[in-house]
Amino acid sequence: MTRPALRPALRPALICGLVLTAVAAHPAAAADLQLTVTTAAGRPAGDVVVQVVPAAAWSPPTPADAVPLVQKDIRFDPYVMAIPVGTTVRFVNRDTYDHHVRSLPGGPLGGTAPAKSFEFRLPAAKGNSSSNADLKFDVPGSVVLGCHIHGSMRGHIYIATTPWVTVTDAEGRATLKGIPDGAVELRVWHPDQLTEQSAQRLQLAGVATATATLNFSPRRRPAPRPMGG
Ligand SMILES: [Cu+2]
Repeated sequence: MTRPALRPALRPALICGLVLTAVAAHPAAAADLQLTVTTAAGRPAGDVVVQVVPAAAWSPPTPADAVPLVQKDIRFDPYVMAIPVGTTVRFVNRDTYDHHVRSLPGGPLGGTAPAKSFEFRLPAAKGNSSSNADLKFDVPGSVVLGCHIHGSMRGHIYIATTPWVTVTDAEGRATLKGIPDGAVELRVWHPDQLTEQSAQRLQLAGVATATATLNFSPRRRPAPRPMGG
């Protein structure tokens, strides 16, 4: 008998409770940023690191699990990897021969020291078992990857100061999610750049889009199976 009388009164109270819970769990609204990057010649720019740095203070994220960087067909895959500082990279050799991975200097004329120096040999994969090595990158910057055995192998790791970092696809597109609303700086970086790319200041709320243009036109990415050493 009492049920019909209670229902109308309960509904608003329940709705209010749900709304309050949602607000408490996400005190700062988050924005998503959809990016398109082009070369100076107006073509889609892949392999571009895009990073967002909020103007307001933010909490560093919990370190993610180790991120795989595979050696397969005498290539590093992905060719360009972008990670937040503090991330561990798991080098995985899936080739049936050894690789000897090492850090190399980068930048114009090789004048930029790698953010982390290392070299290690990864034995050939046998059947389904690949050989792995974990390395933690705890200093921001970049590292050029090479191989002592295969001189043509190249790869790049970009270690970002914030968790909002990724790499554009072949169409020059990338999406960054969960960025705190408000003023941010958008930074872009390409492994072949000779000078720094200019940063953009953006005001983010909800879903935002932005475009960036490199100050040069990179050459095509190294071929998957280079002929020379
Ligand atoms: Cu190698």
